This record gives sequence, C-alpha cells and structure tokens, in this order.
Amino acid sequence: MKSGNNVRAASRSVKALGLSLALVMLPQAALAAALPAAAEPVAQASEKAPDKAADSVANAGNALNNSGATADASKSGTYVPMKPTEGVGMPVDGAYGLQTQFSPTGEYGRWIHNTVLIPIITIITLLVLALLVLVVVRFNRRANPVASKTSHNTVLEVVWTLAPVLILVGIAVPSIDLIAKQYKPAPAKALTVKITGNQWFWTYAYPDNGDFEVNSYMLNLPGQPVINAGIREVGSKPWDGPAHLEVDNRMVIPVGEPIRLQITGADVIHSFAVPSLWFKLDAVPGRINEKVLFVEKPGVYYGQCSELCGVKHGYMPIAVEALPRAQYNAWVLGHAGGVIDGKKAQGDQPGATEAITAPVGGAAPATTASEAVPAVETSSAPSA
Ligand SMILES: [Cu+2]
Repeated sequence: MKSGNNVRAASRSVKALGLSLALVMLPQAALAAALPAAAEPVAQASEKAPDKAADSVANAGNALNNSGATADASKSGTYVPMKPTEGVGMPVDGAYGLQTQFSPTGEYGRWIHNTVLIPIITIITLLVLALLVLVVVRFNRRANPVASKTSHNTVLEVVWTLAPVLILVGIAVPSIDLIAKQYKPAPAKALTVKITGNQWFWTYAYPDNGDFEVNSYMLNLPGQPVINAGIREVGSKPWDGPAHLEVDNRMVIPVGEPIRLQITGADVIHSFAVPSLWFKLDAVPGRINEKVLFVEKPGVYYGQCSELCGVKHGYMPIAVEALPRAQYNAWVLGHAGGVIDGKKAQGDQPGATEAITAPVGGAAPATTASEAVPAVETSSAPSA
C-alpha cells in the first residue's frame, strides 16, 4: 500500500517535471526561432537606409505631385505643404497595435513587440490557463478526495525559478539593445531642430538655418467653437490632414538624415510624441532633452502632446513633414532669415518671402515665420 502511494507520487512528480520543462522550453524555443531573425530587420534597416534615402529623393517629385497643387514645386524651388497619405503616419479607425513605423528604431521596436513579446505573452497566458483548468478538473474534492501532502520538490522548485529568469533575460537582451540604439547621440554634423512646448502650441527653431522660428497651432474645427483665433479651419486647404491633428505650420525636416532634436518646455511639462516615428520625449522647463530623429520616407507624420499640460493639452498636435533635401532647402529659404550653408535666398529682399511661400493659386502663405502667426490666446482660460 505504502509502496503504491510512493509510485503514484513519483509518477505525479515526473508529470509535473515534464510540464515544467515544457514551460521552460516553449518560450525559449520560440525565442530561439525568433532571435536569429532579430538582427535582420535592424541590419536591413541600416543597410537599406541609404538606398531608401536615395529612393526618397528620386520619388520626391512624385510625392509632391500627388498633392495635386504642386506640379512644378521641385523645379521652381518653391515650397507647398505636402498632402498626407490617408492612414499613413496617423491613427486609423478601429486599428490596434503599433502604427506602421518609418524609422529604423521604430521598425526594430515594432518587431520586438510583435515577434518577441506578443508570442511570449500568449504562450505564458495559455499555459497558466491550462494549468488552472487542470487543477480545477483533476484536483477538485470529488475527483481527488485525499489530497497529497507533498510539500517540497527540489527539482520542481529549481525549474520554476529558473524558467522565468531565462524568459526575462530573453526579453531583456533585445529591449536593452533597443534602448541603446534609441539614445545613440547624433553625429556631429547632424541638423539641429529645437522644439519648445508652450501652453498650448509648439515652437520649432532652426539654429543651423539662420535661427528662425515657426509656431505651430492646431487648426480650428468646422462648426466648432474657435480654439485658435486667427487660425483657419481644417480642410480649407488641399493638403490638410485629419481634424485635431493638422496644424497651421508643420515642423519641416529633411528626410533620410539624422536630425538632432533638442526639446524643452516654456511653461509646464509637455511631451513631444509621434507614434509612427517611434519618438516620445518630455519637454521640461529649464532642461534640454536630446534625441535623434531619423525619418526614412517623405511624408507627413502626426502626433500629440503626451503630457497633461493644461486645459488645451488636447489641442496642441504635432505634424512632422519630412521632405527631400531640395524641398527642405526651399522651405528654409522661404523664411525671413532662412539660411542654407551660410547662404540666404537669392535676392533676399523683404518681398522675397511672400513670393516663395505663396502657394500656387495665390492663397495666403501656408508657412510663415513666427511673426506672421496671429495672437492666439483670446480668452483668459485658466491654466489648470
Ligand atoms: Cu502640452
């Protein structure tokens, strides 16, 4: 009788051990299958980056032509805001998961999320569910009236301690690698853009291009109370993107090169975040936070302030417009004081600004320096 009990106990231990081994092996096997591919997207991304940049430049004309309003923009060196592609660089109704990424770190981060984390989470969740069901069915009072009095099992305890440790190490390796990549300093020659968060708009300064500034306000919503006095309604220009996300003056940057973003706050803490560019960094008064931005494809990418900063926190979106170098240069030279490689625009006279920035059709300038932005705060809203 006693020996029979021992045999049963032993066979249970073996089963439990087998289950524990499965616990260790399954995620590790998944990880092992996934890891060789881990280096791939990054390697591809870094290899492809120059190609993509070249493609981008080649496609620049096409991209701009798609906007409809800019047939000769690249030839004449004028700047007209780019029309965003529907569903790209912006949230989509009913979507879940991370937005499609347009930077090397973003592609790597999205790969870690989709290929490493989600499978591990799924396997662990299903395993725990299976164990719970097993316990409920096989070890309830009716099925198992005499409970086992086993209190220790050295092998089992070692296994269930070691398995989570190995899983966490497996997750930590790509995660730390991603953090290191994200915070790699910009090369010395990288273009610097200084971003200041204000209640409730963004200011973009270009110290390498003559130190002009651009203020960026959300466009008003049709049929809604005015949010920003003097700013037009969204949809009144052919290049306008989604409501709540489109702004009067976008942050324009060159595509395919590292940009050094220096971010600070003028009043309270804001946060500069663009999901499709894998970018989020706090704008803290009295401090400069720095991070590299690299955009692989020309386009318009939308984001929002991501730190609760007062009553109009939800009304200070971010629009990043990545353009090929030639178009970027044209945009810079369209600003009073705009400089490329120490040179100003040809015939840089007071009238030149309007001539360059006026879009086809003689509409009002779409991109203007800060001095052209009308006063915005009309109400004395509390800055709660
Ligand atoms: Cu804010």
